[in-house]
Amino acid sequence: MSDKAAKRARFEGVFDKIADELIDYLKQNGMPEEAVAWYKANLYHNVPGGKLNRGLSVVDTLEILKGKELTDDEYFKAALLGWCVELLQGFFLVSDDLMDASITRRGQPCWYRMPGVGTIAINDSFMLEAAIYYLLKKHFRQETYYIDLVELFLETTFQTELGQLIDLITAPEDNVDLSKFSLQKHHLIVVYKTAFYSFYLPVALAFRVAGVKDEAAYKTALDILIPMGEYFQVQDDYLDAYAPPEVLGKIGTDILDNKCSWNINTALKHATPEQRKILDDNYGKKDAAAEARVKELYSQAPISIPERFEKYEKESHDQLTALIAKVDESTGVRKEVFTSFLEKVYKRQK
Ligand code: GPP
Ligand code: MG
Ligand code: MG
Ligand code: MG
Repeated sequence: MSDKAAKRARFEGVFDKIADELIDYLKQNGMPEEAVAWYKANLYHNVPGGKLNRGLSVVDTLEILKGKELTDDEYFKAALLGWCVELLQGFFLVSDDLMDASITRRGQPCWYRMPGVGTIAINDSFMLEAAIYYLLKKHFRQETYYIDLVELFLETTFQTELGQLIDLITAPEDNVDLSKFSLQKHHLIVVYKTAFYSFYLPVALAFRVAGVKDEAAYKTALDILIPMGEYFQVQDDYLDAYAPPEVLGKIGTDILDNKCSWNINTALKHATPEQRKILDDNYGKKDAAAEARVKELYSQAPISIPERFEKYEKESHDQLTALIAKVDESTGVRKEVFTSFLEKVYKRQK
């Protein structure tokens, strides 16, 4: 087993224990067998099974900061927080898939599309979120940094919901108006809907456990991880149109959903007047032929999305590497925290 696979396996091993604790809570509260089974299915369908970059980054960051192998207790604490980030992600994805009318996720039907689930998925998403605070209280209540962890989860949740709000209202289903899109608007959407919870949160949690108190350290983390999160969401937007669904695990919906994505904004910037007309006529239509027409145009010169994405990816990597090189390690931060996170996502195919 490779080092990476072993790390993942150890982390995955903690999930069963966490799920058991949550399921026991329902049993202790006298919930009927049916409810216990439902919650178990919710947890197992929606929490493990992803790439686990966010969760693993809590563990990796703590290891790097400590500079030596973690004790069993330190490992468990970091892994538990990692799974709390994955629970937050599960909460967001279950509800996002309903809002985006998505079909598949991680190679399976989206939870709301499972037999008998439907809009119960809304409550199920809340129950994934509630699990975070149950686990934090159970395992961290006695730590001086307990409230810092709670605040980090609450604040990044609010930021993500702000991002989701602007993502949704910039993509009205009944009024396609491409003149309302811009790369600036896209920047704001992706920083809020993705970067805070996917990149800053895992690292800031590990900082708290490691006892990092210097506010400058958190500022440094934000300055690097927010642009890294933006890069990650641009990849997500690109892959939405270009990755084979069997590799990506999900079927892209951004064109059908009238989303203010990196692809459409880049296309609008470079389209000829004739191409622009085709985009206006076909974008955001609930129609597979119109979607195919947009996709076809994306790859045509001078729009050339694949070439422009490749260039963007290289430039982002250079920019992030330069930011990391400037990090002042005297505040308790280590450059490796950021290079390790960047390596997880650079040139990803899913
Ligand atoms: C990614 O958007 C952002 C999220 C999943 C955050 C959702 C936030 C909520 C408050 C629900 P996306 O729709 O592009 O993701 P995907 O491509 O995975 O559906
Ligand atoms: Mg979505
Ligand atoms: Mg979405
Ligand atoms: Mg997407």
